Amino acid sequence: MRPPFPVGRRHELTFTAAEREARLLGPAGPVSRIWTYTDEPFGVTRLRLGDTLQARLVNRLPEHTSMHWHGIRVPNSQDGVQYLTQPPVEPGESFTYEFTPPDTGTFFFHPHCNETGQVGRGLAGILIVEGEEQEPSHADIVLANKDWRLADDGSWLPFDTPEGASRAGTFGTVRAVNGMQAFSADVPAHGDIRLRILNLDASRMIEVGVEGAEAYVIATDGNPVEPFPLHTWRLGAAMRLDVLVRAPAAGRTFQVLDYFSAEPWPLATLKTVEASLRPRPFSPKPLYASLVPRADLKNAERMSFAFSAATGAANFVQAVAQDDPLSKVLLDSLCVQDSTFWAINKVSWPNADHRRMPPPLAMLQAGKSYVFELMNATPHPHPIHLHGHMFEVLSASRSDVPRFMADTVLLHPKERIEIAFVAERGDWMFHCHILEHLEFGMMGYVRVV
Ligand SMILES: [Cu+2]
Repeated sequence: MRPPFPVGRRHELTFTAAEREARLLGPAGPVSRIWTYTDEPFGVTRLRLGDTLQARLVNRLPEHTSMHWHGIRVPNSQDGVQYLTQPPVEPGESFTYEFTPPDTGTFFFHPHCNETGQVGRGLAGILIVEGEEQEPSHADIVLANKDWRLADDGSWLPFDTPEGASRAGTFGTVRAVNGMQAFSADVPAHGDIRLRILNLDASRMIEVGVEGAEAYVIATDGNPVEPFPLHTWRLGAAMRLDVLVRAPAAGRTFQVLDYFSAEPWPLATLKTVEASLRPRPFSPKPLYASLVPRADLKNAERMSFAFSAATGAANFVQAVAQDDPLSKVLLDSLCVQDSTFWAINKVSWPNADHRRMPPPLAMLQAGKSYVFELMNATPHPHPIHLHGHMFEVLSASRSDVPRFMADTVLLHPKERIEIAFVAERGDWMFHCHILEHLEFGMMGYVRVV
């Protein structure tokens, strides 16, 4: 039985978005100027279910920013999208977010304008909400996959390119996990090791597997699943996977690999050290079930969204109702690009020529169930993310996967996927999470009233 929702502690934390120095090409390499919220890139904040987070963002960057809490069902006012849910936090200013996460899991946070440039320099953090383990694991390891796009002298290469933005995205030059080129750690022999794998890359898809130890999937995008053996699992940008591994005997190593790269690439090398644990059968207990409301599929309203190349049509400006306050919002150059390559239902996120906030892609009713049909009319995969909700992936025409909960779903070329959810009030971004795809048009929002 799941314990009742607890009353937790209050955490008052300050995140100072600022330029810092790091040697990303190794201890003897050149210095790079990273942008982070804390002293190190991808710093981890841990809460327990029931805890309240008060997060004060202080902006010491040369441009405006925000904090979007990816996958966390926050009130709309705390969702951290410049212009849509809050004013941009300008240089020298601060903004305080406050919420009590309603779900356990592995989440992250990042800004929502100039994501290629800000996240590209390292501006992202990890938020873990604990409290769903029926049996505590013996070690809990975060693996954040994100390439760096660096020249040999440690300076940044352009984060977007026309070739990348119009195709599968621009890739980094240096692969890294947790900011480092090779991640390794010691773990207790015969221990149950929880791996929290996040794909924070701008473009890269990874296919995760474990070699040298038995591994089970225990959560997708933070949502508990009935544990099943991990063969491999694909993570598009922004997707997460929680895996429980039974470590082998002392003195052995096992690896977490990305099989999607040309040669399997080690995300982590884990070495076992003597501990007081004995060999025993491995059948992971499920995590306590999620508290996400399930859609009423019988009465759900269906809507279709086609993800395609840009059509060039930008006549949405007239479509904004005159009495809509958003019709007066002018987006600045950090939130639009100079051209568009992509569209959702033939509408592209505004570019430099059409800077007005577009109308919502769809109008929804709060508390009502929806089935969204997502169709990919392009030759590239797109990890599609809906803010503020967890949805159930009902079916996927090109993958043989069980039904699972997610906040981001990988839509393969020519694929059709159905997702279902109960709508929460607010204006919620709905976009591809390949950063150049969203910035070059594959982004919009739905309005739930
Ligand atoms: Cu995309």
